[in-house]
Amino acid sequence: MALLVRGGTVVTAEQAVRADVLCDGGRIVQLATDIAAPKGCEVLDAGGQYVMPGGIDPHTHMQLPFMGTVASEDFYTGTAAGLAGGTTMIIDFVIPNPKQSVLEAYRAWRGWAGKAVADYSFHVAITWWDETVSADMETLVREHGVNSFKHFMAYKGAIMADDETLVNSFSKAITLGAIVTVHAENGELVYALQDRIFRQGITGPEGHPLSRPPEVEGEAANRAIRIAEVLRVPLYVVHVSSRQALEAITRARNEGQRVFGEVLAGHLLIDDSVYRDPDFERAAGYVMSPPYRAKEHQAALWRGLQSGNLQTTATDHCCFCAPQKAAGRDDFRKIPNGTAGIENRMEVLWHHGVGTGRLTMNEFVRVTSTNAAQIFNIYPRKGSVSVGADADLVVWDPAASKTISAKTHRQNVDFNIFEGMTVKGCASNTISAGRLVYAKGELRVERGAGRYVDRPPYAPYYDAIRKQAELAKPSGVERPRR
Ligand code: DUC
Ligand code: ZN
Ligand code: ZN
Repeated sequence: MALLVRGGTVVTAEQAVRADVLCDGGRIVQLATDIAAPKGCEVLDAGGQYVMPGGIDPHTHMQLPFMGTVASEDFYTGTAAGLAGGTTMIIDFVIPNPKQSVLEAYRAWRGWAGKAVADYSFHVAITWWDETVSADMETLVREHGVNSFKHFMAYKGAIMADDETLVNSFSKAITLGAIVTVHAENGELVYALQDRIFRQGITGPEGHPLSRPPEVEGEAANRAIRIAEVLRVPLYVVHVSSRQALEAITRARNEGQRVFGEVLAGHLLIDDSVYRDPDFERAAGYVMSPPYRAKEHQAALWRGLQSGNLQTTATDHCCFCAPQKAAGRDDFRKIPNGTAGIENRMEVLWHHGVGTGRLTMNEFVRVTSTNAAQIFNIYPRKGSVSVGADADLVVWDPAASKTISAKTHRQNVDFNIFEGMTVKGCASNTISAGRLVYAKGELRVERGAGRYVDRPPYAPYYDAIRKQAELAKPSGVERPRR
């Protein structure tokens, strides 16, 4: 059935304009003032509200097997919670165990995601290396719509990619036209610091940030950036949490390198004092990596977002309930790393971004959907309100307010990092593939309605990098061809 969103102001990355939006067959088919409702068409009154592209969360971990347990939020509950907050697409991660076939892991994740109620896609992590991994990367790009590969520079002894793996994987990605991404923390340093801090008798959650200081992130971000520079591959740094990592990205961008940075809503708004809470359950609820930082880093991250040196916002949505977190009651190293946020990302960013003047509405759209769609090559199908685009929309009520709480959220976890925060500006209605899936505070989702989104490789990054390298070549000197 067609759906007409009537009377709202359409806000995109470029403009804000009064227009109605007609959706049919899962797509936007007309965008104009005063569209007459076709016969039998459902009409949604968006008067006084903003109509924006549905959010894209480019960093989630639904039902992730991790640190001896499995994340409590699955693809059904997680994508549903996202819809309630205006997020209509996620990019999750396939994370093979070391030595596990990458394709086999990809197929497992595709199976788990079959119950999603919103669209989804996958970055694929490269956690080890041999020729089969190289071949699987090729198959994933050519046959399965994967255009991004993730590398964990931390989690030594588990999923950490060492420099050799980074170099091999980055080099392969270049041949495929894929983008590489990194979790930037020096895994050797984290391992050594964890051991040292634990032996000093610091066993509680307060040991977590001490073992992962900002310098550990800055070093890894800079290393990944320099490796990417030498190899000439575009790089996306996930969850930038520190001034040091941001400075490395900013420096490289100022030098003309294709480096992108993502920031989590949590890192923008929460500081490291949460780990010093004497209540284990509360402090452990915030344990994620990289950890929340001292306040000076939040100010830097907001500036990074405002200046465009950070382009996307995400959540790293990875939920563990109190009984799961309790595995680390006597040893902070065993607390499963992960926090939730998919339901709240857009509203906390609106309130603390648009509401404070740090972001314009257009910038809000850019950092919540458009930039992710462009970087991961699904624009304008996603991240835009335009004829032909997927009808994934959020109707945003700037006057609505709510107080966030684990008692009332839809996320399948017993803790909310934004507990007690009152926000003004919320999703009133969410539309996924042309269907009204969240309205009047209620979800109307259908298990399995989410679609897998193919992301083709994106040659323009590589063309630009190649041309820049040619221009930089000293005249008369032949560079070896790759
Ligand atoms: N960090 C987390 O906190 N959880 C999942 C993986 C990660 O990198
Ligand atoms: Zn990470
Ligand atoms: Zn993550």
